[in-house]
Amino acid sequence: MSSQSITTAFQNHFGYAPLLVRAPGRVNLIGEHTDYNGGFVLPAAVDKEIHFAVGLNGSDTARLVAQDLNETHDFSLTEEVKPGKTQWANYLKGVVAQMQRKGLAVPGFDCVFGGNIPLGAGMSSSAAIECGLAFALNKLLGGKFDRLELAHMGQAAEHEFAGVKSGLMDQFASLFGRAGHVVRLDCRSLDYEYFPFDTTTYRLILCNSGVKHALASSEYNTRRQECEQGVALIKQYYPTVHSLRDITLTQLKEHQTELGDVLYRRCSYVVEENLRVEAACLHLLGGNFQAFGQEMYGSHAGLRDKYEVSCRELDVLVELARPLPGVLGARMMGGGFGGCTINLVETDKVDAFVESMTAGYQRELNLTLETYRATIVSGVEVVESVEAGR
Ligand code: GAF
Repeated sequence: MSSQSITTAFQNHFGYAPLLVRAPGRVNLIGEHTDYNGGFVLPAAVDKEIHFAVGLNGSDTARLVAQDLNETHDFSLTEEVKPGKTQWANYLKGVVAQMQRKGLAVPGFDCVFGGNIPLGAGMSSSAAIECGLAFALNKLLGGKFDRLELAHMGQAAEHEFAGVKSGLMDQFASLFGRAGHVVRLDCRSLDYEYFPFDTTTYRLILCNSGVKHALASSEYNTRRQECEQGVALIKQYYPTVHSLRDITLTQLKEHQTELGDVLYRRCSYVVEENLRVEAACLHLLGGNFQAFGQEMYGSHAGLRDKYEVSCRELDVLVELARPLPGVLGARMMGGGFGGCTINLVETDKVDAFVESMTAGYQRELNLTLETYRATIVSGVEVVESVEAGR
């Protein structure tokens, strides 16, 4: 769905010119399940995007059109917006509710959206939907909020309207992405730093397992709770501790018996993953992509064995990639239980890689593989200056 077809659909539905916004999905090179633990992540916005056409309609009703689903949904803005039965609309309503809560009287608006972020692939289509509408409405309503506030609103929408207690990474990546760069976000201080990622020598290739296990959201929330339980226990001995980011492996080890097997594995994964992100950034700065790739493999092993959010399909994809020529690293990406692996591959080996992976996935699991060659793009922005409103 291109921005042109979204504009045309908007014109056909509503008969006036909208504001056009694009909101990208994201990849994450390393730093998984660290964001809600105050840790580090290393995402980038990529060229799988949702396009929005939005305009103020002079009424007190929001009229939504999900172009890809060919569905519409209207809701009233005269009262506090609440989640409803239409799942896709909840991501948008969640953002409106956050704006209302911040004291903004959101007036009637029209919104048509659609895009090409594969659903359930762990590329954050939901964050792109939240951030795209938040950005567009904010623009139309005078720009009261900055990008960080918009990211927090998207995250709150995810918590309250989708029931997933996610961290900030996905919304941050969609809003703060920079073309040709990855961004390291410190989720404790919210400091961030861009690192150039030159794709002439190496490419990021996503392999979509095509599976999304039903447990994904509930297990995600369980992992978060387990980390919080671990922190609560350690805090009794070290009162200044607020999150797993403040805890060392030595401290965890001291209290291993009290934590018990499961909490110890969950917590030690997170502490180790933070160390891996820091090491990976140094490798990136030093141009040592071999070493960077090793950190990716380490991340996958931790997610599989200690955090237990991988699944057979993802493990098979990582093991299929490992011996192939030109592959420096591979790991599952995102929340887990399905979705994509991210692979760091020498540019001139990409075609052969895609061919081997596709054949291997078919052979091993009798499943069809989709692959994407990710290009790193800038974050949410206005596409064209079409005058909005009537
Ligand atoms: C999902 C969440 F939305 C993110 O906040 C993050 O926790 C990720 O899973 C795992 O790293 O994408």
